[in-house]
Amino acid sequence: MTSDPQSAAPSARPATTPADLSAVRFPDGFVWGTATASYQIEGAVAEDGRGPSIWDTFAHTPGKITGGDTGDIADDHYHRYPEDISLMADLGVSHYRFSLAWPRIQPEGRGQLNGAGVDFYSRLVDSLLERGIQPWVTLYHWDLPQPLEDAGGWPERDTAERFAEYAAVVQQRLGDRVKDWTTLNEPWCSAFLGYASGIHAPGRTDGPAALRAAHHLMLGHGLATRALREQGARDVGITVNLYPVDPATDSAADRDAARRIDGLMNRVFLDPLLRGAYPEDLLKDLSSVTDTDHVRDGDLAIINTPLDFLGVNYYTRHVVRAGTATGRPSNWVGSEDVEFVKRGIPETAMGWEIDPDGLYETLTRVWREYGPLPLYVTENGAAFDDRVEADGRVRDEARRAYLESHFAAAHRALSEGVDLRGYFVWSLMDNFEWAHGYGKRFGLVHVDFETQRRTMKDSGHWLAEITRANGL
Ligand code: IFM
Repeated sequence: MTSDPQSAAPSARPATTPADLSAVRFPDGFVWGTATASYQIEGAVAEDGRGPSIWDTFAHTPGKITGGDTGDIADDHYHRYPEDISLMADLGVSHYRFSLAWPRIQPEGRGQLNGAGVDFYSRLVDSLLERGIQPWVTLYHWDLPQPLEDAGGWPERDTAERFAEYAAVVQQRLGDRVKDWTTLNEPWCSAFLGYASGIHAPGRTDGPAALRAAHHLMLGHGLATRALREQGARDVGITVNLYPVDPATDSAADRDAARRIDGLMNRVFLDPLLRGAYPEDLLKDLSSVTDTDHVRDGDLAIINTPLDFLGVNYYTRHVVRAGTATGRPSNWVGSEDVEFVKRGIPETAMGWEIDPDGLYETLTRVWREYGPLPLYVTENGAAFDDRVEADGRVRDEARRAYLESHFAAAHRALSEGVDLRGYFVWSLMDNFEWAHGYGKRFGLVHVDFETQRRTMKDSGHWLAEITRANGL
C-alpha cells in the first residue's frame, strides 16, 4: 500500500487512545496473529524449481527498488522457517497468516505442479500445527508467475481462470490441514500500483489496463472461491486495503474529490464483492477513460459469491482536495487531479499519518453499509526506524503505542456490535517492503539482513502479554 500525499494542512485530527485501557478485553476465541507474504520473506527464489515472478523481474530492473534491493534472499525464511515459527510461539499468537508463492507451486502459472514447492508449504503447515499455530493461507500476495504476465497479466481474463485452477490444486494438497483461506491480498495494489502508476510490479502505466486488472482480480477471486469450496474448503474470504477518505474542506470540489477517491480505493472492490455491482458514480467517473467491454454477463454474480469473512487491512486515512494533475503516472485513474493533503499529525516511517480512529470508522462503515459479515483485521502495523541497542534490546515504544491505539479502536468497533473475529499484526518480522526495499521495518522481530539474526523487539514482548491476556 502506498499513498502519494502532497503538502499542507487542514485541521489536524488527533490520534486517540482511550483513557481506560484495562476495559479493553476481547471475546473468547478472538484470533491473534501475525502476517507475512512470500516474496517479502522467503528468499530462495531459484531453489527447488520455483519459477520467476513479476516481482523478481521488477526488483532486478535498475531503478525500481530503493538501494537496488531484491527479494532474492529476503529473510531466508525458506530455510529458517522453524526458527520463525518458534518466534511466533513466543508471541503467543494462535494464527499465522502467510501467502503462497504461486510460481513455487506452478512455475508456469498453469498445468504442471512443482512437487518440491508444494512440499515446502506442506512442511511449513505441519510445523505450525505442531506448535499449536493455525495456518491462514493467502493464495496471492502479488507474486504473479512471470509467464502469466508475459501472456498479458491481470488485464487479461485468462489470468483469472488460471488463478482458480491454482486455487483448486492448492486446496487438494493443503486443504486437509488448512482451514482458513484468503484468495487475494489487497487487489487495489495489484491493479493500481502494478498497472496504473507502475510503482509496483509489473510496472505498467496504463490506466485502462489497471481497471481491467481490478475486474479480473475480483473475477479470479470469485472463481477461486467457488473452486476452493468445490474441493471442500469452508472458510474463504478476501483481504482488501481500505481507507477513510475525507475532504480537506467542505467545498463542493473537495467533497467530490473525496467521493471519487473513495470510489477508486474502497467501493470499486466492496460494491462488486458485497453487492454484485459497480458503483454507478464510479462508472460515470470512468466513462471517458475506458469502456466496460471486459465485464461479461455473469461476472458480477461470480464476484458476489458469498464470503465467509472479509479481511480488512488498515494503515491510515486519506485527506484529499481538488487540484491539478501533474502529468505523472498516477494510481488514481481518471482522478489524476486530486491532491493528497497532510494534516501535520504524527506519522510512521512510511510517511503515513497515525490515525486509529480511521480503523474504527473503516470497520463500522463496512458493517453498516455492507454487513453484517464476519470481519478480521488481516493487517495493521507500522514501520519505524528501529535498531538493536548495545544491550541487545530494540526499544520500539512508538510501535507499541501505535498498536495499542489501534487495538483499542478495533475494540470500540467490536463493542458497538461489529462482528470482528481477529487481528493480524503486520508483520512478524522486518522484511522486503516492496519498492522501499529493506529500509522500512514493520516487524515485531528485528532482522539483521547481513547476518539474518532475529531479535524480538520490545513491541513483540508486549504483544505476547496482550495475546496471553486477550486484552490490553
Ligand atoms: O508490506 C505491505 C504488505 O505486503 C501489504 N500491506 C501493506 C504492507 C505495508 O506496506
